[in-house]
Amino acid sequence: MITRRSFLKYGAGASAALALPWTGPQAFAARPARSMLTKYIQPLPLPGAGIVVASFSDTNQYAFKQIEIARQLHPELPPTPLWAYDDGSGLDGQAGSFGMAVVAQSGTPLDVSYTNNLPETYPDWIPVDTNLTPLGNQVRLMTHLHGGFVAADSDGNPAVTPDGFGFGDTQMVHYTNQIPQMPASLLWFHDHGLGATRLNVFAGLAAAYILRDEFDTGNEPNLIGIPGGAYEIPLVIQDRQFNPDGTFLYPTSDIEGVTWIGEYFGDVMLVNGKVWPFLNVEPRVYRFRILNGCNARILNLDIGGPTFWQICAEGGMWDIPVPVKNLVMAPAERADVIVDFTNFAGRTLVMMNHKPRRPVSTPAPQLPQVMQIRVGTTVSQPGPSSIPSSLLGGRAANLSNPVTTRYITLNEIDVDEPPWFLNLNGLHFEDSITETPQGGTVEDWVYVNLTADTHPMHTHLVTFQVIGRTPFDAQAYEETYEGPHGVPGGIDPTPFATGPMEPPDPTERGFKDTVKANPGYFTTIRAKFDLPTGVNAPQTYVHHCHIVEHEDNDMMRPFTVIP
Ligand SMILES: [Cu+2]
Repeated sequence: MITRRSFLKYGAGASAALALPWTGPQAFAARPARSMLTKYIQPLPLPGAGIVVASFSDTNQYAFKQIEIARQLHPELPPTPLWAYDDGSGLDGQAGSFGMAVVAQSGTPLDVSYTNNLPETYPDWIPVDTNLTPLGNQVRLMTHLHGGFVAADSDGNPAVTPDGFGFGDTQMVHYTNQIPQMPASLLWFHDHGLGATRLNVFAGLAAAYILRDEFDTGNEPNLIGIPGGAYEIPLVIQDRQFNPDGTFLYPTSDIEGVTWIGEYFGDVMLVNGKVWPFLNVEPRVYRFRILNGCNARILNLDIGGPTFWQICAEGGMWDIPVPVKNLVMAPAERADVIVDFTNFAGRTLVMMNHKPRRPVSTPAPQLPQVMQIRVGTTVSQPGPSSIPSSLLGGRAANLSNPVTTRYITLNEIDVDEPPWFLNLNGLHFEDSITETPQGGTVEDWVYVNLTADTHPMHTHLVTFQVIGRTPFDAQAYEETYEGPHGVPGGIDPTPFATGPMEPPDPTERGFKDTVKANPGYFTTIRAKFDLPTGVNAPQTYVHHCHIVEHEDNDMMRPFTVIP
C-alpha cells in the first residue's frame, strides 16, 4: 500500500519533495526582517557576567521560581519577555534569554524545588495547541534534569506527573549526582510539560547544570591538563524568530484546526541568550562546552582554522581527545571541546553553521552565522601547552552484551493534514507500556527510522553506548508491516538491511544520552538499566525525540524498569 505519506517519503523527485512538509511558506509567514540585525556588536554572556551561577537556598539545596522577565537580546530590538529560572537572586545578573547555571559536584546529591510563578494561561506570543496539552491553555510546568540519574518522581516525568505543575505549585526533586552514572559533564535542566515542552523551552525555560569532580575541577591547572577558569566557556546555541515588538515569534500552522507546527526554525542565532555575539579570546587553548539548545535545528559547526579536540559528549569525559573538523550536533547533544588559538593571534574568526551532510537529514532553512571570535595578541595566563594525549579519569563506552534487543519504530503520519503526528511503535504516549527492561540488565534498543528526517532520540535515566547504524530498505519494511499508525514496534528490520552496520562516529566514543537516528538506517544503542541507590523498581521514565515539536506530538513513549 502506497500511502500519501509513503509517496512523500519515497516518491519520484523525493529529494526535493522531502523538504516540503516543514518548509512551506506558513513557517515564515509574517516574518519581519530580523535577520538584518547587526551581527557581532555585543559580548557573549558568561558565567558571572550575564549568566547567573545559582546560589544555594540552604546547604546542597536550591529553590527556583519560574518567573517572567524581560531582557534586550540585541541593541536594535525592544526588550523580549522571557521565562526564566530565578534562584532567589531576582536575576539582575541575567543578561539574555539563557541565564542560569547550577554547578554541582559528582557524588554530592542536591535537593531542588521549582515553584511556578508564571502566568496562569499562555500569553499571545506563545501559541499553545490545546489538542496536545492536558489542561487547555493553562501553563503547566515540569522541570526535567536532562542527563539525570534520579528516581522517576524526581525526573520531571510526564508519565508520572502528566498534568505538570500549575501556578503556585512547587515541584520537589532529589538529584542523586550518583557516580558513575552522573560523572563530570555538562547536563541541562529544562521544562518538559506534556504537550508544551517546545513552547516552554522556546520561552526560555532552559539552564545549564555542570557536574564537577576531583579531575574536572573547572580550575586551572587541573590533573587532566585541560583549560579551566576564564578559559572554560559554555556556548548554548539557540535559533529564534522575533516579532517587531521584541517578543519571540513562534509561527502557527496553516492547517485548519491545528496550531502545532512540525519543526521550529529561527532566522536569528542566539549564543548564551544574546543575538549573534562576539567573544574575545587570548591566543592560547580554550575549552568550549557546546550545547545545541535549539528546538529542531541540527547544527554543523566549525570556526574556520582551528580543530576541535572533543573530550566529552553527554555522558562524561572520554579516555582520549578526538580531533573533529565539524561538530554535527542535533538538539540536546553536547560537545566538550578544546580549541587552540595559539596560531591565530590577531585573527577574527567566525563560528559557522553549515548544512549537515547525509545521512543526517533536516528540512531546516540555512542559518550560517553563529558568533564571532576575536583572537587577541597577548596571553595573561599561559595554560596547558598542548592537547593532552589521554584524559585522566575518563572512559570510552564499553558495555557487556545485551540480554535482549528491542526494536522501536519512528513513524510520521498524515503529514500536512489535520491529524498529522509522529510516533514511536505506532502508539500514542498514553498507550500501555511496551518497553520493560529489568533493573540492572543491559539491553540493545534499535531505533528504526521510517521517516525522511533525522530524529535525535533521548533516553531518560540511562546514558548509552552507540553500537552502530545499519542501512536498510525502509520502504520494503514499511510495506510489509504497516499498521494503522505506521509500523508497530518489536519487528526486527535486519532482513531488510542493505549493507553492514556502520560503526559509531568518532564523536560517539563515550556515553551519550541523545543519538541521531538518521533516515534510511536503523540505529542501535546499548544501555544498562540500573536505578539509583535506594530506588526500587518499578520506576517509569520516558524516551523521545528531542526535536521538541516531535516530542509534543507524539514521538515519546514511557518505559518501565521492572524488578
Ligand atoms: Cu523527531
